Amino acid sequence: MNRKFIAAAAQLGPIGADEPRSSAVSRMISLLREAHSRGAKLVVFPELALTSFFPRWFITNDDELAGWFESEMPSTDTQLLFDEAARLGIAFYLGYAEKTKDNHFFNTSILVDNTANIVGKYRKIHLPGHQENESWRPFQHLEKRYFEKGNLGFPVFDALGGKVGMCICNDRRWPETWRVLALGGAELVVLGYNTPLHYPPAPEHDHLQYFHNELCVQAGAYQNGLWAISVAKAGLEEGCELIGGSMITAPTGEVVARAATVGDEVITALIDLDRCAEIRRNIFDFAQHRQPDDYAAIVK
Ligand code: CDV
Repeated sequence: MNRKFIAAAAQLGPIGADEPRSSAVSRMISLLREAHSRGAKLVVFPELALTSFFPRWFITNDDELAGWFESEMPSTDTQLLFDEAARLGIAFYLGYAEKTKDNHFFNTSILVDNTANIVGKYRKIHLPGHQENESWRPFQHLEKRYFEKGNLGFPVFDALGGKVGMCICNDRRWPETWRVLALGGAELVVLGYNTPLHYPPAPEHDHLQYFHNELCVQAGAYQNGLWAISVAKAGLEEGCELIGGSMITAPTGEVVARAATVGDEVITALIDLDRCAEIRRNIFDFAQHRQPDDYAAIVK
């Protein structure tokens, strides 16, 4: 298969608390069509892309909480997205809140091939935030309450003529995420995020939110010689400002496409998976230069 293809980041603007999934899906279908008109073979959507970012609320009613989760994928609403992507011959990454048949709850992403088959699943490992209601905060971040830590590790999948890994939002800040995916062979890492501009525990860093996003993704791509597509849910969502800054980043760490808005927006770039070798055969040739015997402290 061709290892050179056009890929798209499909950034979403805010999704209201009462906005039905059917509306979010129809917005995603519009972005899918725009990406297709630009020749895209892969479209990456954000983390928890079907609903408002519900971990910002302390929810005590179990039925209400369950209402934010998907118990099947595709569901009746998302089937339309799967159908349209297959019709257009596009693969995609989608983040959603997963409720399993045996009642486990994960912050999940899937990789769907260009015939609408789910070929990969990842469950978020680095869950940020806290477990209890903290009333001093202007909004909560209760991922540690609502989700279990992912139990699938950092798998890498054969797709798009190469090896594709996934992670979700906070995972991108951890060098271990990128390195483990790279050691698994990933040539492209796709990820979605919901990152508030205001970080209540350290507001003095609010002005650095875009910088830290770019710093982590560019470093992850460069230090592992892989492509990265990082995609925001952005804008003023239910009183909480989320950063935009969706990007497509080359294995050299260079940003080759970047969103300019905090709304629904498609950006595209030509991905050549063979360009990973520019880094992997040189400065980050793991076989020649990596010194794992001296890294034991990392896993202690
Ligand atoms: N959804 C997230 O994982 N958000 C975190 C915030 C809370 C720091 C992030 O890393 O962007």
